[in-house]
Parts: sequence; structure tokens; C-alpha cells
Amino acid sequence: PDPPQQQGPMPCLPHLPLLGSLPWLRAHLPPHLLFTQLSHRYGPLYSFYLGPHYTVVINSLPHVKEVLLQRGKDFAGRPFMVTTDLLTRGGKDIAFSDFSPLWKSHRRLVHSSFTLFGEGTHKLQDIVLSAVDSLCDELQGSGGAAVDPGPAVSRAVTNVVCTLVFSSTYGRHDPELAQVMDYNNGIVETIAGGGLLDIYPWLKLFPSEVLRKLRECISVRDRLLTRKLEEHKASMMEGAPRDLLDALMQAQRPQGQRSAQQEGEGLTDDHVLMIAAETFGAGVETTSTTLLWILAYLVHHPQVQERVQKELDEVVGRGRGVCVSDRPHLPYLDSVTNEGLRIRPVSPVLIPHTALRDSSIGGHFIKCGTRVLVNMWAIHHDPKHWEQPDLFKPERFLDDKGCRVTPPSFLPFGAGPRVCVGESLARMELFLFLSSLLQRMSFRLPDGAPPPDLQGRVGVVLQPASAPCSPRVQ
Ligand code: HEM
Ligand code: PLO
Repeated sequence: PDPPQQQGPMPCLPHLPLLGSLPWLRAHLPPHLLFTQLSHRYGPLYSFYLGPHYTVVINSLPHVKEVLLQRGKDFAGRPFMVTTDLLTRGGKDIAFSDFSPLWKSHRRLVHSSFTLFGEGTHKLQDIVLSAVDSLCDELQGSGGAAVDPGPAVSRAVTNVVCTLVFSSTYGRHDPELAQVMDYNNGIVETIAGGGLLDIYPWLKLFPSEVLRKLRECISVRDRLLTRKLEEHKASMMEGAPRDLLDALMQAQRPQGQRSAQQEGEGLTDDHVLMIAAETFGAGVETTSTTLLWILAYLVHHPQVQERVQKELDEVVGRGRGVCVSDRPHLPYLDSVTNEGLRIRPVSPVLIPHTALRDSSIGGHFIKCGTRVLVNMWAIHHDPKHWEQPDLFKPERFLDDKGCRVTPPSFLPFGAGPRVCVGESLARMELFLFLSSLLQRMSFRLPDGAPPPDLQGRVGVVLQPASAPCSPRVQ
């Protein structure tokens, strides 16, 4: 049942015509921290105006459940943003596309295509293990000297996703790989940052450095992707998809009674390109960011790293590689991954949602079109749900007997109709990367170096600052 109608209106920040509440939202803090701070003053549910856009911010678990699950369908929309509109050719993707029957069927198609390399197959395992081989070589090449693992980890993850989406991999010094990493970084910095352009779309009529850079990155991406698409068209074998791009292209041409027939409906070449580009971008940025956060925390907490390695020694040993079927027997490693995703969620305010119809949150009326920001950071750091939320304590995800527990206030992938489509793929990949890295090497603080910074830089994802560490062979 719905909670009773609230007394009084929802707390709202002051606002002026045109500017809305922007003068009160000046960014001396990144959004997730600013929103958390405002919740101490205005309560867990409040609103403001981003320029003309009425926006509600959710900072407590019961309201998150209402918005994402109980009334998930009411809030499954996405706002129009200039930057994501450019990135996705007008919403021909999944993540930034507004709710529509086409979005729904394309989302389902991506989901089902993941079974190509999902759980139960050995493919992902082989792909990740071969990427980890080169990653270890590269890290060990430093001979224990201080290195920033960032670029090597990004390259390894890029190669895994490249295999999944295009069946190709890059050598370490391939100029095309550098180009891919460059354009991705450029997009992460410029996209959906809640910048003025996404608030006042008409600003795009004026020269803008952000838009110039974004357009440039997008055109590099498009050249590269179009070539991949053409190559795939020429070499594809009907009925035997090699990768996500094949699966998408085959769904474009339904044959006979195939059940994917409806899902391929309306799937133009533009859609195929945008969906492939997005899966590629999401696959790379989220996984590498999470891995780097976890490595930074392991450098801070050597006793946690030793416990992971002890578990690996007991369950897997050193004589063979880790495999997917080891995962159920490695609960501590999973708890470290979860604690990493809790304390530094890749996407601390998710992607903005909008109300698709008149609805309600916490008994307050919400008008169709309202923007809704879910501050998952606040939930993941709420002292009501977590003891000492700012400390890295993987044991929170284990019970007394060492078995896994998942608290309801842990939602790094979101929930409901817009939940991350890549969740199980991401979890499997994180498991394979972390286990095989830590089986082979340890990450330590270089002598005399300060511990890595744990604040993070905010782009479309929350990234750790580059932090040198000394990888040593186990
Ligand atoms: C959406 C988290 C990995 C593809 C999301 C959202 C979050 C998230 C928080 C937004 C949910 C919302 O707006 O309510 C993560 C995390 C990852 C991860 C923490 C890894 C650690 C991946 C991977 C892929 C992927 C590997 C693809 C291969 C997507 C897509 C959406 C999405 C397509 C948009 C879904 C929609 O709007 O319908 N993810 N993600 N993600 N994710 Fe992930
Ligand atoms: C990363 C840079 C790529 O060039 C484009 C891209 C596509 C999908 C985005 C991803 C970027 C960042 C992380 C996002 C993902 C969709 C879902 C995911 C926003 C911008 C998360 C964590 O929500």
C-alpha cells in the first residue's frame, strides 16, 4: 500500500525565474556529495529547479524502492540532454533513450545477445584470462617499480569488450587502441555532466569548447565503428553470430518464425551502431573504473588483500587458472568486490530518470515530466544502513558463517525497468579479472609514497585519480 499523503509540500530549494536554483547549487562539491549535504538540511526527499527543470532528489531507501521498483514504470523515462542526444544520434541507444516500445525491445535484444558469452559458457573466461596474461606481463614489466595501473587495466578491459562486441583485439602499441581510449576519455569528461548545456539546450547555438570536444570524439568513434560494421557485413555468416555486432545485425533481418523477430523491429543501422558503441563504452568504463577502485582500496588495506589471496590459495591454488565455477567457493573475493561497488559506486547518481506520467513519491504528488535523481551514494553511505559507512569493510557482505549476504541498501546497478543490463556480465568479468590478478600478483604502496587518493574525479562515472602502486609477483 502507498504511504499516507504527506503533510505539507515537498521541501524545495529557493529558485529564481530562468536560473532556477542554480545559484544555490554552485558546485563546490561533486553532485553526489552536494546532494547528500543538502539532504541533511532539507530532509531525504527534496526538490530544486535546474534552470527551468523541476527536479526531485531521492536520498533514502524507501523512496528509492518506490521510484525504481514499486512505481518503476512511472519513472522509467530519461530527460532530453544535448550531449547524450549527440552521442546517441537522437536516442537510438539504450541507456539515454527515453522510454518507448522500441527502447524496450532493443533492451531485451541486448540482454538476450549477452547469452552469447554470458554465464555458463567458457568463452568469457578464456577471453578474460588471455587479457589478464598480457596485463600481468605489462605490470610485471615494471620489475616491482611504481606504476600507475590505470592505462594497462584500461587496455586489458578494452580488449575483452572488443572481443565481445567485435571479435577483435589490439596489441599493446596499436595506434587504434590509443585512439579508442582517447575518444572514450573525451566522452566521459564531456557527456551528461549536468553542465549548463544539458540544462539550457539553446546554449548549443553558441560556440562551446565542451561541444567541440564531444563532436570530435564522436566523429573518431563513428569512423572506427562504421568500418567495423562494414567489415562485419562482409564476413558475417547467417545463423552463427560471432559477437554482439553480428547478433544485432542478424536481428535486423528476421527470418521465418524466429522469436527475435519482434525484438529486431525498427532496428536501423543507426540503432545497431549506437547500441554497439554504447555496450562497448559501458563495458570498458564501468569495469576498468571498478577494478581501479578496488586496487586502490587493496593498496590501502594490505590485510584485506592477503585474505583474498589466502582464500584463492586454499580454493584454487597456484597450479591452475581460476575459472567461473570457482566463484561460489570464493565468497570473500565477492565481498571485496561488493564493498568496492558500495563505497565508490561507478555511477553515484545513476542516470537521470523522468516521470512518464503523474505519480507520487513518499506521498507527494509528482507531475509527469519531473526529473528524478537517485542519489545512490547517499544510500550506500547512510549510517542508518551501514556501520561506519566511510570505512572499507568487506565483511559487511558476509554473515557469521562466512556466507554471502546482500543488504537491501546495496544497489550499485540500480533496480527495476532501468536496471543495468550488463550486471551479470560485469560481475563475472570483475570476478575473473580480480581473481586471476591477485592469484598472480600483489599490489603494494611504493616505498615512501603517500597512499592513493580515494576522493575520485567525477565525470559521467566516478573515477579514481591515477595512483602508482608496486605490483609484485606472488
Ligand atoms: C545502466 C551500473 C556495467 C550496460 C546502468 C545504471 C547503473 C549501472 C547504475 C543506471 C541505472 C539507472 O539509471 O537507474 C553499472 C555498474 C557496472 C556496469 C556498477 C560495472 C561495475 C555495465 C556493463 C554494461 C552495462 C558491463 C554493458 C556491457 C548498461 C546499459 C545501461 C546501464 C546499457 C542502461 C540501461 C537502461 O537505461 O535501460 N549501469 N553498470 N553496464 N548499464 Fe551498467
Ligand atoms: C562511456 C564512454 C563511451 O564512449 C560512451 C558511453 C556509453 C555508455 C555509458 C558510458 C559512456 C559511461 C557509463 C554509463 C554507460 C551507460 C551506463 C553506464 C553511463 C559514456 C552507467 C554506469 O550508468
